[in-house]
Amino acid sequence: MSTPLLRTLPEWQALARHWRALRGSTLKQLFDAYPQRGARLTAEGAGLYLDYSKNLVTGETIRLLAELARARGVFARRDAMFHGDRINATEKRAVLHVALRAPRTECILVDGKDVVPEVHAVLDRMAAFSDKVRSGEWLGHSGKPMRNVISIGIGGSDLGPVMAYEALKHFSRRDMTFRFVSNVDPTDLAEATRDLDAGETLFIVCSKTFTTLETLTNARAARDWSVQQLGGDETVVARHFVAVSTNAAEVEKFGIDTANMFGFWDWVGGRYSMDSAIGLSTMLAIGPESFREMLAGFHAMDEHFRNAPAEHNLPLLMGLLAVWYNNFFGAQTVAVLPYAQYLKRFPAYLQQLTMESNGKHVTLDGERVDCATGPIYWGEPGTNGQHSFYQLIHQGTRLIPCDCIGFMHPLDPLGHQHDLLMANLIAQTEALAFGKTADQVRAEGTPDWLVPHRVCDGNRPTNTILADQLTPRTLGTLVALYEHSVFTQGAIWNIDSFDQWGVELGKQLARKVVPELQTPGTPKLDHDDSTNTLIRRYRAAQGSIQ
Ligand code: G6Q
Repeated sequence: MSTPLLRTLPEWQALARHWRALRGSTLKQLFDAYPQRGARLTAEGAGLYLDYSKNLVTGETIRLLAELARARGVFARRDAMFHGDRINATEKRAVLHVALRAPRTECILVDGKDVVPEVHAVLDRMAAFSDKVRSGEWLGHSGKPMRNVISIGIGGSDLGPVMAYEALKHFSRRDMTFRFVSNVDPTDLAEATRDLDAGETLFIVCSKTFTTLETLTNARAARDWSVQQLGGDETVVARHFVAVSTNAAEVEKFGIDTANMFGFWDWVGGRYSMDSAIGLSTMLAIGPESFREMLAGFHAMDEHFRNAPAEHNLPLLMGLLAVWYNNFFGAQTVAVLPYAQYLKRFPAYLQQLTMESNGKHVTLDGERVDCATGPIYWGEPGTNGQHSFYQLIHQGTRLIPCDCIGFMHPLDPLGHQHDLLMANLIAQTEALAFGKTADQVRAEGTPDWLVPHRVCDGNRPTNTILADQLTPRTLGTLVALYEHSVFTQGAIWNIDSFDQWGVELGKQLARKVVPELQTPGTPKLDHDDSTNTLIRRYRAAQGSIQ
């Protein structure tokens, strides 16, 4: 029996009625009506504090949203995920990134087999390898220790490692260089290698399938570079290349000994893989112990998501609030604003996590959805964003809910700068919520004609997420917070948050055009006129005969 469409549910209709009654209220009125809401509409878990009081909600909204989650089977679906059921229906796969951070003592069965020992066996191999590289015991072809690590991968095999490296730079080996190559644009690899000694450079080729065009092309080019720089001998590959993949046969075909391969499993989605062996560069940078702390942070949030009651459950609340704005207020985007420069790649990472997961147009039953699904996530660190796009959030015509992320203690204390940073975060949430009225503007002596331009309406909702400090553990909890928020949203919309058929299409498309750019002579082109013209124009620029 197929699941009813969302808008037909009585719980949905109750929310729609509630929204109609609430939509005229301002945040000022909501705070006046319930002065303690700043302390009450908050939740804490796994070391994170969420203040959701500056949202256009009341306690009743949260109760109704939790009812919707119950009616939609979000909790049963969550339990099915943790249980190893094949909830990725279109690919018939379990979704078990939570197993990647399960303690050794746990047992999680996939097809009757406990996967936890395998997870820890890979982690132990990664740790042994990392220790060898970090201590200088692992020597390259010319007998030198590795000082440079270049991780080659794309999408889910790149965004997590880049983000984690940047986020945890404070904890990384400063005497080693870490770089990431993803784009098939030759510039990416050229820039990453141009000033490095190949004799001290280790490549990690990260690809779940080991068939991805960009990654395999870059890996071949990197292999040529190493071989050429180190005397033309193919045996360099054994000392300078390791692979992270689920596809041992393709790794071997590439020429990497499977003894130098770190595996993972089809139940880890690319965008959920930064805590698998795909995170080898992270472990090399911060060391095995800190990597395990990061895993412990992920696990703490997993446990919170699994056990905390709905009204106190951070990822559930954030997911439900995202649904609330997306579907009732018609908000098309969510801004993520980390007040931490180390998190500069966090919004880019979240873009894949959220938009690849919930950018879907049919339900699990293959029916068209009856309401909007995944919002667009975007953002930049504060305070930088305050000097550019915040203008549109404050005074534009769109409603853009924001997640502001801040830390109690800086990693790099410098005078009182951290206070200034946090003062900005707090002040922005206040300004977004309460704005500036015409009376306030006038009281500042503003001439009448200028008043409307300076008025800020307020009512711009924010979540404030606070943690003690940006440690490996905190990063794990933050990522898991968003993973489970995405899960919650997808479960409400009854979509498959774990497939990516649009991305697969993109992987196939270029394969047809590549030979049309390269074949000598005049290839027969059967695309639309625009595509044919672009291909001919490119060929002409290469000096090809038309
Ligand atoms: C992630 C996506 C996608 C994938 C890349 C790389 O969820 O499926 O971003 O990670 O296309 O794929 P490979 O790891 O197989 O090279």
